[in-house]
Amino acid sequence: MNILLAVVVVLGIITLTQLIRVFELTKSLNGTKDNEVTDKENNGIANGFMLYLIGLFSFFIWLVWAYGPFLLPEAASVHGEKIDLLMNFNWAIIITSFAITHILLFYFAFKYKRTKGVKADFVTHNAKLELVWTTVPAIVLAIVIIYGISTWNDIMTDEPEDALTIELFAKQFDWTARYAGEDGVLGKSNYRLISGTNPMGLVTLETIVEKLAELEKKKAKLELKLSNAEPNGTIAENTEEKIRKIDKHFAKVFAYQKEMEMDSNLFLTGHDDIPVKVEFHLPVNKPVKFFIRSRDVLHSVYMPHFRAQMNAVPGMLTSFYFTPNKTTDEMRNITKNPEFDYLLLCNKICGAAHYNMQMNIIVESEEKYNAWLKEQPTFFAEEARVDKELKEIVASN
Ligand SMILES: [Cu+2]
Repeated sequence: MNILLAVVVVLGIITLTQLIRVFELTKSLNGTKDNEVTDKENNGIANGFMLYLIGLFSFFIWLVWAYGPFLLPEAASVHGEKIDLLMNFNWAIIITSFAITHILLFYFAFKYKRTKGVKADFVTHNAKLELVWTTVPAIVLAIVIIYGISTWNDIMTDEPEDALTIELFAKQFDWTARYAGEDGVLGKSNYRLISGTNPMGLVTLETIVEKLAELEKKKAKLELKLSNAEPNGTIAENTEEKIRKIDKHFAKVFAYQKEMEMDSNLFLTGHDDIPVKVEFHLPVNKPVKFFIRSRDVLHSVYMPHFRAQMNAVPGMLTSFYFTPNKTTDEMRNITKNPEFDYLLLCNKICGAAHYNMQMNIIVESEEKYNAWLKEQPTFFAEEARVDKELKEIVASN
C-alpha cells in the first residue's frame, strides 16, 4: 500500500513537470517571452485590486451591521461611561487609519499599473515624507496614551469613604460574595482555617476552635496508624512526616488564636458577615468597593456591563470600586430583553470548569436591596444551622 502511494506521488510530480514543459514550449512557439506580462493580464490584476477593495469594505460594513448588536449594551456604571468614551475614541482612530491606508494601498496599485512607454520615478528617499509619517503616529500615540492613563487614574482614585464593602472570593470553581453585615466591617480571614464547613477561612472563635479540634482528630488517627505500622518502614516515615505537618499547622493556628485574643472584637466582626452564592444584589447609585481574594489559582473578577475587571490573586488582596447607575429593570428595558441579568464572570482560564464560574448580579433600589440583605443568613447563623443539622444526624444514628 505504501509503495503504491509512493509510486502515485512520483508519477504525479513527473506529470506536473511535463505539463510545465509543454506550457513553456507552446509559449515559445507563439513567440512571447515567458516573463512578459500582457496588457490584458496587467489590466485584469489592476481591476482585481479595485474589486478586492470594494469587497473588503463591503465585508467590513456587513460585519459591523451583523455583529454590532452582539456587543455589550451601554455602560451600567458611572466610570463605565468614561471607559466607553476612551474605547470609542480609540475605535475612531483605528477605523479612520484602516480606511485611509487600505483605500490608498489598493487604489494606488490600480492607478499606477504599468503603462507602455511610462517609466516609474526613481526616488531614493524623501525627508519631508519620512518626517510626516514619523511625527503624526508619534503624536497620535502620545494622545492615546496620555488620555488612557488619565482615564485610568480617574477611575482608580477618589474612592468615597462611605462605600459599601463586599468581598468577592474566588475558588475553583465558584464565587462567594461576602457582605460586611450590621457592623459594616468584613471579618478577618485566614487560609489556615479553611475547612469543609469554612470554605472561605473566616476567623471567629468558633472556626478556630473547630479547626484545632479537626487537627487533633486527624493527628490521633495518624498516631493510631503509626502504632500499627512496621517501625522505620516507609509507612511509618510518611505518617511521621504527616504528623509533623499537622503539629506545625496546629501551632500556627494556636498562636493566631492567642494573637487574636488580644482584641476580642476581631472575633466578632466575622459573626454577622453574610456570604452569598449564585446571585448577589447591589443598591443603585451607591459606590461599592470590592475586595477580591482567591483561594487557589489566578482568577479574574469580570463584570462586563459595569466595565469592571480585576484579577483575583492567591495570597494577595486586590480591590476595585464602582457605582452602578442603572437597575436591572432599567437595563431590561434598554436591552429590550426581559431576561437580561448583570453577570460576574471569571476572566482567567483557571481550570476545567472555568466556564461555569459565574454569578448573577441584581441592581435595585436601596429599599429592595436592604430587604433582600435582611433575608440572607449571617455566617454565624448558617454555621449554627449546619452544626445543629450535623448533631441531629449523629443523634438519630
Ligand atoms: Cu476562575
